[in-house]
Amino acid sequence: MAIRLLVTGGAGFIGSNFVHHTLAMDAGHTVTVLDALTYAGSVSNLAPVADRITFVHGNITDAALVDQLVGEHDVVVHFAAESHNDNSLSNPRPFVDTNIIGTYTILEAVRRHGNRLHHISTDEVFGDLELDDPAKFTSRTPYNPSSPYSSTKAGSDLLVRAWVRSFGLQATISNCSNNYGPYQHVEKFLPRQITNIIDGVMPKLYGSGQNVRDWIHVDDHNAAVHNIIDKGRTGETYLIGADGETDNKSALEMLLQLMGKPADWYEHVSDRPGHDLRYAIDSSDLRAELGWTPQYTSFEHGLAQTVEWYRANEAWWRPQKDATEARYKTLGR
Ligand code: NAD
Ligand code: TDX
Repeated sequence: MAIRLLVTGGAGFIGSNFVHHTLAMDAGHTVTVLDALTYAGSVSNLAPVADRITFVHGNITDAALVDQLVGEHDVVVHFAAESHNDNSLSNPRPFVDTNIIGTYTILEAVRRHGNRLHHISTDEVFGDLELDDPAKFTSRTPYNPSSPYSSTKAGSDLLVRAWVRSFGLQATISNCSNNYGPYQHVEKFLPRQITNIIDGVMPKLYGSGQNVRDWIHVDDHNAAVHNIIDKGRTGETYLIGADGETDNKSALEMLLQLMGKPADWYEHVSDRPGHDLRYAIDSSDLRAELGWTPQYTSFEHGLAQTVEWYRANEAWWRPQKDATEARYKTLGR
């Protein structure tokens, strides 16, 4: 059935890929993007589909605007967030405003209009795991976030759960692991190192590099989100992951090999304060209930495609590169 989708944060990394994915499905859905175009969002992410969507430049904390837009759509897919841990350590305030107040604003509008909401969240709400812990995160794992970023995401999830329980909101939540793919901001680990290598600058590994992230291609994440919108049970939390556990040092060595550099061509820089050690998702509930499976089964193959995308789209990332590295320099990273 064709639906009218309101996509918050649709000019960011995952949100813009979601819009591309949605239109490629050719299901007749109409798409409106609501995005404040912070440093992390760009209309250029939507350029290939600009004539097929409605773009609204606005803030999710603007209650009147959000109320009007929510009233005009069937389903709200809520990606908008401040998303970078390092920034949350330097200045937590925008994280509280967007992730907490922004989500509250959306919840109140959805409550008034009675639409369906899907809230996008992260595995970081569960805290971290020991390297040798056989356990992975499940939807039953208690929340234990570490950073201002992850604690504001945890807060937003809990608000959604409360609005479901108290007001009967028709909402679902998904918590996904680390995404990679096209249109990811150069502040994030993989794009930062890909663009450093293109520039002839040594990649920067935080601390020892033993920290593990559970990588998933952004298209697999977005396919799962569509499954949840179509078939998910309201009130449920779904964990999305593709069994992609890789330590940062190994991920970097893979990248160096793909880009023709020696395996040790990187430097260790100071560690992120409070740096989570390991994330790992058990997505068996999602797979069993909704029949989702990831299409990208080889991280190396997905990474090679991503490297090619950054090589082919220098005009997209170049304007952000110097300012991003200048910010890192002030942090000693
Ligand atoms: P991103 O930083 O690339 O994009 C965020 C987008 O939200 C940007 O376009 C930005 O302009 C917009 N935005 C920020 N504040 C806003 C506001 N107040 N009003 C309207 N728009 C605003 O982030 P991303 O990596 O694409 O993450 C998207 C969502 O997915 C977030 O909710 C994040 O927590 C979640 N998530 C990300 C990952 C990951 O690996 N990147 C993993 C799991 C979950
Ligand atoms: O230069 C770097 N060197 C480095 O070693 C950077 C930028 C990062 N790192 C490390 C820190 C992490 O262990 O790489 C790992 C990944 O770092 P980020 O890309 O900053 O991601 P992370 O902190 O794991 O959070 C990401 O995944 C979960 C997203 O940014 C979040 O939005 C998402 O919720």
